[in-house]
Amino acid sequence: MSYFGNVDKIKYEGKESTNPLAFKHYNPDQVIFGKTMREHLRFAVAYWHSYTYGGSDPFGANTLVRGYDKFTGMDLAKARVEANFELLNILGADYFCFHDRDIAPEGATLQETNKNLDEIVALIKSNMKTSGKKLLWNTANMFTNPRFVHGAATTNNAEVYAYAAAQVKKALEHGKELGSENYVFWGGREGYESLLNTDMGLELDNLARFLHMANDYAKEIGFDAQFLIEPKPKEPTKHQYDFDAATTLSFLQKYDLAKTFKLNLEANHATLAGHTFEHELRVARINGALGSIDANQGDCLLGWDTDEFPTDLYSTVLAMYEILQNENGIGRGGVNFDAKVRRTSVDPIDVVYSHIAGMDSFARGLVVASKLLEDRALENFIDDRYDSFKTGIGADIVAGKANFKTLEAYALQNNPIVTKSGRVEVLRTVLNQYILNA
Ligand code: XLS
Ligand code: NI
Ligand code: NI
Repeated sequence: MSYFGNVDKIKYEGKESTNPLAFKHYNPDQVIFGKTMREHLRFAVAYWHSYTYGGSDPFGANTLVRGYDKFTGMDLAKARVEANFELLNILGADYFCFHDRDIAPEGATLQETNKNLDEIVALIKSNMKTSGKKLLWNTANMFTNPRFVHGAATTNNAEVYAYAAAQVKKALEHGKELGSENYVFWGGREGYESLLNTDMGLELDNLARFLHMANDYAKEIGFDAQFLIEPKPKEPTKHQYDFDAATTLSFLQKYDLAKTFKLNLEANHATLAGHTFEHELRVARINGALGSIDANQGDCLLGWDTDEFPTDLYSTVLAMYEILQNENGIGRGGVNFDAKVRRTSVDPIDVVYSHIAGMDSFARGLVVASKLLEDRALENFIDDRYDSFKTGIGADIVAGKANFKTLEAYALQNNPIVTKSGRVEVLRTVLNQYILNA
């Protein structure tokens, strides 16, 4: 059975190709800075958007037409596994990601739910074995079921907290079973609606306790995935605790979790927080916490998480510019397309087209960013901009030799202060030239 219309494996045809079923920029074996594009980018397909999502929005029902729509329950779950491995194969993507509830239906009890999951995990495992495809990360969906209406690890209800722990325990076991490289925590309901009914201190303490317990259990069972937290400022809750990279890092530091966790940063979450994607990546990178990315883009005219496939080259270039400068690049992380087709793109083939669009945009981003770095197109200017910290009083400041008295004595010499231009417009033109010509 084919769910994507018996499409052949997508090939690289180069910039001039007009074939919609070909890569124009993603050439998996092309070597950049000693690594292939495939190794740099580690593309992953997100189960929830590509197979589980049906095209509904708050005003309308599902629109997307899929070959597995005729199934329900476990049959549907099994068909989606087949669809997943077919799509990964068509795209030549090595990884996929899922929430527990994406892959198997919930049963009437936790026991039944776990049994369903075990069965699908076994099926996924055998497909991974034959295909060589890998799990970039798994996670637990603790936001869809009504039991999580007040939160999971930040709930007011200890029964729910225990349930959430049981769910993550199982997800960690499945992560180990499938050799997942990372494990993600995205706090879909970890936040609050109103302070009038909220004990924020207790909720955050409990969240930290939860994360410590998760880490302890992963160690206990020998699951050595990189743990990641995915920040998002709002939606579904009004105030999400993991607002952005900086907020999340300060939480991790306060609760002694900074050594255990890195961040999984998503482009659209950055824009919802009022940041650019590259800002979030920079904050994580300079703190040694850039772990993985959820590749998508928002719509600047809309105020919610539209999760569109990334096609904005400015964003992909500047994202790859951060990743290339990260220690070991994307490392154990990857580029996960946390992105969905528009609900008007109703055909299964649109899922293929949209991934090609995203993969090509990131591949182009990688090439342009590598050229920028190779030529030190921005670095030479930045070096020069901070020149004053290389000699004299500036060097003293950086070396930790200055104090307020020595700085005052220096200032009292009344040396002329010469302000240099920041040349932002020139640098933007340079960036344009690289995007057009690199
Ligand atoms: C939602 C998040 C979610 C996480 C995984 O906005 O992006 O999909 O990536 O739970
Ligand atoms: Ni995400
Ligand atoms: Ni998102």
